[in-house]
Amino acid sequence: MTNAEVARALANIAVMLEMEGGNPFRVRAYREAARVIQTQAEAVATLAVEEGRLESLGGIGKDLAGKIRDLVKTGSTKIYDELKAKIPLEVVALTELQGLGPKRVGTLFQVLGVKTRADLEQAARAGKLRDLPGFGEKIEQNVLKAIATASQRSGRMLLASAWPVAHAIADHVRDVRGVKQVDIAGSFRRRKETVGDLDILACGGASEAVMGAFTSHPSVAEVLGRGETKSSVRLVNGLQVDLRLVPEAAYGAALLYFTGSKEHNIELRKIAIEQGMSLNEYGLTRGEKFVAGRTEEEVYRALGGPWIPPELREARGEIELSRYGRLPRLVELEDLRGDLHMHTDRTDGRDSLEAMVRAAKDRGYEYVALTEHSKAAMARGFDEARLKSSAGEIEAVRKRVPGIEVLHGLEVDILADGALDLDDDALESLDWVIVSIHSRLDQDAKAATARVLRALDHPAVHAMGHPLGRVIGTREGMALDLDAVLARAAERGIAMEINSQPDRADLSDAHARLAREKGVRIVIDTDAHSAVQLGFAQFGVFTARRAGLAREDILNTLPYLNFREAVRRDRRRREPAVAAASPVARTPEPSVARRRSTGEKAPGRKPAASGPAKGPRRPR
Ligand code: DGT
Ligand code: CA
Ligand code: CA
Ligand code: ZN
Repeated sequence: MTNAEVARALANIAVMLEMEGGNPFRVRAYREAARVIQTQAEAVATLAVEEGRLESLGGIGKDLAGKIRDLVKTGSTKIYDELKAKIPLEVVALTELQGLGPKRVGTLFQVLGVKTRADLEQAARAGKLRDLPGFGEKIEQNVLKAIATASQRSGRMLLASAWPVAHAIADHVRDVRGVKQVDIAGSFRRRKETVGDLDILACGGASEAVMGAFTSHPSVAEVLGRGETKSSVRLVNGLQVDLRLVPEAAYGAALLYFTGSKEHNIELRKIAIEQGMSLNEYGLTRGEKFVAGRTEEEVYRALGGPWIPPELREARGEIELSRYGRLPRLVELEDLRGDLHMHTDRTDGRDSLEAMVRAAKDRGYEYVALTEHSKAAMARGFDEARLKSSAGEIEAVRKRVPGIEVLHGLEVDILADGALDLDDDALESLDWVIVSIHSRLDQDAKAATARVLRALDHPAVHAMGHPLGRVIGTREGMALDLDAVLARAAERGIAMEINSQPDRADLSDAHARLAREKGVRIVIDTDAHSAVQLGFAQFGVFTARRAGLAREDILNTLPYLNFREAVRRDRRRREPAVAAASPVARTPEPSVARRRSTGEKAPGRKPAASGPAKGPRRPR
């Protein structure tokens, strides 16, 4: 056992004794012994074997010395075993949370049976803490805050959450005199949906100035280490950031190495070795000779291929594709010509219809679809009558904001059995219909898959929103047979969404890749609930790029007329299947038949009274 491990055991004993209401002097003795061992320069294992050495340390008597010898020899000691039998170590770990001492944790364990952070969070949310002795409402709130902070520290952070501060720090370092280049490497540069930590690289500039600027940035909470070529900090949001200052001549090699992924690096290194070279963060070399390293491009070229976009560097076949010159030209944010999923203050969005349309126009979009929730999702969700009055609102905004095509859409709920939330006529009247699931996400794979397949068979449907229904860090997606769902979407010409909300990224990169392989068209949407959120499109594009998608794979990169044509064509594809499946559809009323065959919109209807206006609630 190392000094740290022995100290940890002694400290745990102190905590557990205190939880049991043990003698305060005894508690203090263990705590003090832990401190003494922790700060010894000499190894406790050495001290333990030399007679009298432990006992000579201040604060450690004969009794404690014996227990420390047990710990060193066997990893435990009698009293530790006895206490652990009564109190699990995970309960002890709860005392690391801000504001929770051994007494309170002891109470939580004994009275409520709280063992883990999850138990604790549940109990606090249920309001069970406030009435415990020594607690209160304030402490209950603080416990929830402490849990949130701790999970941020230990867990990963959403790319979008890390985005602003990462750029602020990189810009700050870039401003240092003499600095030539700064990049945020690692998973951040590969645009993974979450990042474990940030890996920033810089070249040029004096070490003192560069490291000084980095460690003194206002977002830094704690400097974990500071050196000539590498410093590490923890930010106030809990994220760890490493900065490496590397020589300019090897900047590309370092950038390549620290961008990763590790698996991509390993494959590249293999190729280097096959060609009699060696590759590491200092460069590509052949024997003593430096071959390449100033830029990434130079290194890739020397290895016999083109530069590979960071989003693809996950060892999923990208190196092979690059060898054959078959890397995709990845879609870019500027390729998007419209956003087809968003909400306004008519349901649970924050901004008005007009504000959203203007914001879309300001982003340079040619078209935009307004897709409120349907009635099953929330009290204010649209029913058939509200949809009719909405048509008038859309017509009005078209007049007020010229220069952008405004599609009347709806995000209609897929009910538990796969039926849609609104009747067929209502859905037929729309320009753009997204189907989504907001309830009963717990169905088993069979039921969930059947539910989605039935929804995709509805002829009015154009796209499926956030198909898996996952929320990163909160809930897993539905248990869906994605192969079957994607096959049906391909067959029916229904687009699958990459939802750009940073905590959704749904489809995920892997799922979007699968969708493309199956011939499914993808639409990148923001699901914006405010005008600012239209900016999330960037993150949806990142997901698409990680999936290896090109502009041609994305429906909303088409110019408006082509987009409409594609939507009509897909609709026509759906008609025969419906005619065969549904006896009612075989003899439709004339106006519907005409509408379907020409792809025209339904004639406008008189606005009706709006639905009940209850408080907004966002379904997740
Ligand atoms: P993260 O931080 O968990 O989101 O993921 P990354 O990819 O940023 O990983 P990180 O921060 O541990 O390391 C940054 C990069 O450094 C990583 O993508 C590749 C490179 N790297 C780190 N460790 C190794 C290693 O053992 N071998 C190789 N070849 N590369 C490594
Ligand atoms: Ca990292
Ligand atoms: Ca790292
Ligand atoms: Zn939505």
